[in-house]
Amino acid sequence: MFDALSGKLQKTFRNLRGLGKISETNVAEALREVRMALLDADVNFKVAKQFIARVKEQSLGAEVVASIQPGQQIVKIIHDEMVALLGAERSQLDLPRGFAQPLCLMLCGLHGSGKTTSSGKLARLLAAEGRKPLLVGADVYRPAAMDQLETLAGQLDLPCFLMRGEKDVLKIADGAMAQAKADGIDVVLFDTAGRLQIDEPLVQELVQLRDRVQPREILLVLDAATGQEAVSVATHFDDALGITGAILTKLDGDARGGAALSFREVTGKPVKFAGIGEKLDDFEPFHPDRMASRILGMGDVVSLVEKAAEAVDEEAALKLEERMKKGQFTLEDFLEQLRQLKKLGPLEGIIDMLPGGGDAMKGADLGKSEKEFRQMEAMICSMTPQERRTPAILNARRRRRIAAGSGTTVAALNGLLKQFAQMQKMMKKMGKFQKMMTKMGGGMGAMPGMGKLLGR
Ligand SMILES: Nc1nc2c(ncn2[C@@H]2O[C@H](COP(=O)(O)OP(=O)(O)O)[C@@H](O)[C@H]2O)c(=O)[nH]1
Ligand SMILES: [Mg+2]
Repeated sequence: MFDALSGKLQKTFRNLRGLGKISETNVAEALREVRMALLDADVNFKVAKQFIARVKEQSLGAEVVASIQPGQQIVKIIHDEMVALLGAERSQLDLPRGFAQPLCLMLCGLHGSGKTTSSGKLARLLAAEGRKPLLVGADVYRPAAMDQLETLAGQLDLPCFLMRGEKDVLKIADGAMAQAKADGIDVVLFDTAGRLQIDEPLVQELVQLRDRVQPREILLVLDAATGQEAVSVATHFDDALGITGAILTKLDGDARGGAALSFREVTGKPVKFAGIGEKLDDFEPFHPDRMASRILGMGDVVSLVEKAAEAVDEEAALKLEERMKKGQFTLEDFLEQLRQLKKLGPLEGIIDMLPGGGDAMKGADLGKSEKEFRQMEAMICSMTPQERRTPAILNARRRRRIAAGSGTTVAALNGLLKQFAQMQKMMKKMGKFQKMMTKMGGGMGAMPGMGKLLGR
């Protein structure tokens, strides 16, 4: 996500952090680099300029200049300003429960921005929260759009309202609302038509639909790859319709960040969701603080912990924590952890969320690390349960057997055992970190190889 921008900012930050003292020249130079990075990422130039002005004003404040780590302080200011730029707080949908009437939500945007896909993704999310959504095909120009929506609804096992052949969106709206009332639906999502470029007939149609169904939410679906052109699209739609927020799509691609960083500042409206892939569950609420941390390479530890919490069996994690505390952590537990780590998905995705992650990734050979992890797993699997619990009994003969059995070498096995012994020692010491590490997918921070990956 935003790799180029992230890389450039992190380089600037490394230089800044290294400075023991800070002068106006240092600050100006660093901020010039930040500004260039933002412009290269296709951030709107006014947005970039105002952003830099805000950071500069604070960076030259007396406390910063006189502090022990001025560079670090400036990095923090940039981080906080970026959070503010992205909208400060997570913005929820305004869809209160318990209304007698179904509430409406309109998705609008240009062709191919991801309206239909996002309608499905959003309906899925709402259904998971216990709502009863209805998907409505209001794109009357492309018959394929209705088929697409119907397919999505089918995959989600959610109802879908279509009137094939009907060209009047108002008739579709009336029909959909009647059905929603009859079926006890509480949220009606309208997937509307798009254009290659916004034009008057489209705007008129959307305005009519809006006036008919009185949506509580009008979300603009924005392709994150459109860069600062997104600014004019957003302004147009907002002026015409009064949007309530945006869904940024295709953040998984090679989006440079311009749209994400400019939208809020230009429209004053929040980004509410992010599309991060083609699948229906590749969709998440937009968290400005987490996004800023990812962009700045500070890692999205919160998302990572959440992801880990989904993958990790809570009870197993608690037991493991107990064992760690008592210094009873064995190779068997270690094997369990390796497997938990695998459940989190490819290493690349995990590393990206760790502080300094994107950065460390460049130097690290992830393929090699994954191979090492597989090797470790194979070696532990080749041990008897007794050997796993008491590695002290591993004499030369046993080691040769394990190496042969796992298709590795005695040297590799010795390396693993040495690392493991160090890890055990460290665990006993690090009492207060145990809890956190257990939650983070079973102590992967303590895992051999991980430190190396992070360039520590
Ligand atoms: N990689 C990726 N592709 C997406 C995302 N959202 C939508 N797409 C793809 O973008 C294309 C256009 O999406 P669609 O929903 O049909 O756009 P619409 O014309 O606005 O309705 C489809 O191929 C989608 O699979 C996303 O978040 N990530
Ligand atoms: Mg569509």
